[in-house]
Amino acid sequence: MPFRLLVPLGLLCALLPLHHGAPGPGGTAPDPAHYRERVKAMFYHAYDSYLENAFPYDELRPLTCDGHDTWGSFSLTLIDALDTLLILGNVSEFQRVVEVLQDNVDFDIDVNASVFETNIRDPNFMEVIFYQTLHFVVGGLLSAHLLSKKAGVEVEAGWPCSGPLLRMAEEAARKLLPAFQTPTGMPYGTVNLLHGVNPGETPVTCTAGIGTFIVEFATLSSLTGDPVFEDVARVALMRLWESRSDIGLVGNHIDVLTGKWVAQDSGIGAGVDSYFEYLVKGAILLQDKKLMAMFLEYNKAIRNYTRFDDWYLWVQMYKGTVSMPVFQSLEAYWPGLQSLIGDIDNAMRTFLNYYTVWKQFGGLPEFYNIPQGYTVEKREGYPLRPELIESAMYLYRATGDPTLLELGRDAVESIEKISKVECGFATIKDLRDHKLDNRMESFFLAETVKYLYLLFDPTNFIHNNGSTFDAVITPYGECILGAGGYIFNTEAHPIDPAALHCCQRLKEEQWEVEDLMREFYSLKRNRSRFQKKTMSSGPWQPPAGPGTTSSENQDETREKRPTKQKIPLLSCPSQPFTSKLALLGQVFLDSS
Ligand code: DMJ
Repeated sequence: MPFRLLVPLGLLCALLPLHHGAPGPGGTAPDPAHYRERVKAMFYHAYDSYLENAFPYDELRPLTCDGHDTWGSFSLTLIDALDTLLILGNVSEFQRVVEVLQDNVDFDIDVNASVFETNIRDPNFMEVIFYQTLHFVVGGLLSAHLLSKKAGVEVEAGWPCSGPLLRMAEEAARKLLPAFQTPTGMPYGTVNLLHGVNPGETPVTCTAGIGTFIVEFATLSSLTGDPVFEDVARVALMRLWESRSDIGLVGNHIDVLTGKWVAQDSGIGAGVDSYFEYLVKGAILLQDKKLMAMFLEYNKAIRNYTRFDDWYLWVQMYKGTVSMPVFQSLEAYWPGLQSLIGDIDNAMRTFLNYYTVWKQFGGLPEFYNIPQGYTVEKREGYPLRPELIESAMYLYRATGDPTLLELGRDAVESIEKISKVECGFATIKDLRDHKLDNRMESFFLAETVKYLYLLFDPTNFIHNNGSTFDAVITPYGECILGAGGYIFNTEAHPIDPAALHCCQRLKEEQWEVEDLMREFYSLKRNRSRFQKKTMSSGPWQPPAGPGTTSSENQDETREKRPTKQKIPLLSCPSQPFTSKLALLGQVFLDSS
């Protein structure tokens, strides 16, 4: 029976544990090189077993050393593992898998696939089983498409604006579009790949299943030139925003035909999580202030109503009263998301709370009752989820705090000790007795292992700060890729934000970039002139008038263009100067 309890606020605060159990100052920082090799070995133990025992099924069953399809039969684990191969440096296997997927994955099949998450839930909505398919297929194929050149794949002319993996991602995404044809514009949760939405399909979809498309769909629209994907994703986001309660919160499940909230528990976890994630990542990816403003408004309401001593509880979306003092493992992405908007202190405090739970069980139980300080009945499992490791990777990139490496070490040690079996790594059915389940979800190779590796590999290309980049000639002109600032989709598939400017270089953007170049070079010139001046005695003089080579003159020559609004760069405060600029596909090295 799911856990519901209305606890008087005062009592609640008294019950809450306060940061105890954080790693002691004496904890020796783990050796990144050693753990990098351990994580790489974990990946190949699971990956090789999947290829040997389960491919072309979606997932490996590690206890019976065979495979099964999880609602889609797209060799999901292979698609999900593809960009992890490149992050681990295995370009030859990346190239081989790209060929295999082109020959094996077919979306024209009579299958009901989940658009985002299909829930088999009981009336209390808490019994959910996730089957993530088409949405994550699109993300995995898009990321692999954009990484193809770096992986030495012979890309076709017109790349990154065309390519076999891009066409596959587009085909899969087009299969999702019928789901968005509802009166509200919010999508159904399931679609048949041949026939569209089945008659009688439930109109109830979870909030995350409506609000987790902008990253992939905006990227698709930018690369293919067809705005339909970004448009449907934006409409769905706007409808959710308009459906929020007067106290600024959203519920968990909504009827996409009537727009009425069916499940009104509000929190940052199951059924809602990636909606907030994509408001922030969409804002950074698209330089979209409105998306960031929506998130910041939600963030205020979440703080006011659901945060108690850096834990986050579930509350009733209209009343704000606590309905469930539970920490869900899925919620551990939140500190990482906070770091993306520069809210490091709050992020670290919540991270340390969650780390105490990891230390208590050697993993994060699906549900943890905060006042009781223990697991919730029937929710004691840990399906090797990535969220706390994901937050550690982001926070370590922002702070360099060794405590975050210690979480990485503890994760490697306990996953290897508890869930490693002959044919891979198995979901932990119960963290109290370490019973295992015959399942290895595809996100283990797509996310858990990837974030662990990136935590221990600070010089990985994914962490690039704009100091290196690749200049690519596209049909739309030159564009800069691989400079950094990658945006991870909710399944940890990295999207290069500069790629969104490669295929539709709008005139304004061209001007935008040239303005920045001019600003940058005049800054650089003045600084070097000043330095020379101070070196060679006497006060500094302003630059000489007409006839000099400076860029100012270029202005006179360019036809007068309408005054355009200067778009403040929405880069995260902790981003270095260069990667700010990288977001626009231009890179200006500033060694200052
Ligand atoms: C993954 O499918 C995705 O990370 C999703 O956003 C949340 N659930 C799992 C991982 O826990």
